[in-house]
Amino acid sequence: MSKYTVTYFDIKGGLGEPIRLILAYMGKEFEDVRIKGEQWPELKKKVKFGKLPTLEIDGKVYSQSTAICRYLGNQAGLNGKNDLEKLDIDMIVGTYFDFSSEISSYYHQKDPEAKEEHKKKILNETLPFYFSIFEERVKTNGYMANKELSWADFFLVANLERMESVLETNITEKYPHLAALKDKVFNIPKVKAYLEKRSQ
Ligand SMILES: N[C@@H](CCC(=O)N[C@@H](CS)C(=O)NCC(=O)O)C(=O)O
Repeated sequence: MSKYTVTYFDIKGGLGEPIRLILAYMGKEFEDVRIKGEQWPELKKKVKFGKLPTLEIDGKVYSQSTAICRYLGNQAGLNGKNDLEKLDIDMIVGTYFDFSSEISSYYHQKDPEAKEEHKKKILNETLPFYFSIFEERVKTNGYMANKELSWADFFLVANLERMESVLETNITEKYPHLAALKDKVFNIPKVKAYLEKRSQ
């Protein structure tokens, strides 16, 4: 049996969380290493690609959240049934990254006034643009991609949690189909059991 260690920041949601959720869904035990902000500068020197999350599998460390989720998705039957279904999954996750790159520049903005202006633009334009796409897909298909559960669903709902805390806004109340998807994923019994004991 393989030994897994997920290393990520001690935050709610974010890029490390879909890895934890998928491992829980697969019924895999994993060590859940949560890094506090003050530990990061030292640790960063040792993390080969300089960023978290990482997933260690039997002593070998892997980086890049989407590569890891896709790998686990292949193992778990969560990566589509053919190449076109895989394309659909990658397309929607890539679209999420288009959205999150703007949130990242907002998050790292130092000037308070510029930051406030940027937040307004995000809430009025960027977020509605991308989340209407996500909402429409769930409304039509029941899931993010292909009419069935995939790693894209884990990816989106976990990162949605992070976006809500970064933007200090309740996104799901405006997007009922996304809210329902989040409930559906979070109520899968093994996922629910993980969430009940996850660090707050
Ligand atoms: N493309 C990478 C991005 C990883 C990333 O940006 N991680 C952030 C946290 S969400 C990080 O490690 N930030 C600390 C730093 O860059 O020093 C992935 O998807 O895993």
